[in-house]
Amino acid sequence: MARFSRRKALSSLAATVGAATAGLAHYGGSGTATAAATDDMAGMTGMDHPAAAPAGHSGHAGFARGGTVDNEANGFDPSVIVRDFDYGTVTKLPDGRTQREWHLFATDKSIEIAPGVHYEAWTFNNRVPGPTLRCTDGDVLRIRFTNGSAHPHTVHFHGIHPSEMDGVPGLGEEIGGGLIQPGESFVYKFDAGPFGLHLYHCHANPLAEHIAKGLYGMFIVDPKEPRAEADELVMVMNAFDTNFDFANEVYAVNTVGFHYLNYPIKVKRDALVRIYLVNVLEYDPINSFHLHANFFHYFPTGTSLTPVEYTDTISQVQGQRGILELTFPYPGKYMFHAHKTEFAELGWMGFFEVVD
Ligand SMILES: [Cu+2]
Repeated sequence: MARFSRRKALSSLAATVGAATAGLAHYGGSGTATAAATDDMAGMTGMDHPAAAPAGHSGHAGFARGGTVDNEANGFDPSVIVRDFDYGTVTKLPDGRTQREWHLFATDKSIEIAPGVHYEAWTFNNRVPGPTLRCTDGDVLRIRFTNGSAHPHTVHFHGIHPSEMDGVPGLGEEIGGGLIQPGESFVYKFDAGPFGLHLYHCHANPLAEHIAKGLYGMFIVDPKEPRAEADELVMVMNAFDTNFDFANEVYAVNTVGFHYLNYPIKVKRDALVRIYLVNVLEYDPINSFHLHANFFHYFPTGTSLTPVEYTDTISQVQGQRGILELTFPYPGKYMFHAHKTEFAELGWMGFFEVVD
């Protein structure tokens, strides 16, 4: 029995039902990732599957029928994550420096990534993406990691730090680091730097699987002289391989496909908006961000205060990230999405809603 391939499905369906219907039609209603994995190509035509949208319907089946993701059951809401920054527990050290402490714990948890589509995720702190850790250049950082998952994991931070704090299997094992077994803990200790937008993720093997399952988060190091006051937004571009064929079926910003299409991100007219954008996409070589009817200044990795580009589209490979700054001069709704339109139609699109 042929296994469902998103790419095969899209290419075979494009001529008959249109890519937008092909994408999530299958996932509407009561279908789950487990169910998806057992479907063959015949079940994926989007026309004879019981969960499929009616032929000719141009929207996204699950949403068109009023289906929504149960944020409460998930324990997180992309509309909250988008402005949720975790500054840790702050202590002033005798030498005047600021110490920040966090507790990251890994769990195995089922999450709903599109209406009716449940995914057996591995999480940091019961959410995907994990908490957005935020500090200032030069801070003393202590991150206690407890592995409450059934699998060994690590936390690998991007930034500058000693080898034994790198969260890689085989490095730092002599002090209890390296690969952290279920039930074990380890404290990563290093100083924050350089300033910019970074990320953290599990680095256990097989690496692609450990990242794809959801073990990643954003790590912001603010410059000592803070950036200008702004409405700041967290956007982690991710996706999910729901049938374990090493290709993604659902794409998103902050995990839930189409979330910001249904719940637009409200911003104020003429106010400075700063987007922290990270691509953690596994299995696809590249991701992108495109904004409609506006342009933004782009600061790659956020390590310089001078933008390098004024544009409406940027691309990022996995692990690449950058800061976008812009204002919206007109009220109304403005779409943002991957300009790899295949991803957009599988969940990676949303709206800003500009209000006075
Ligand atoms: Cu892992």
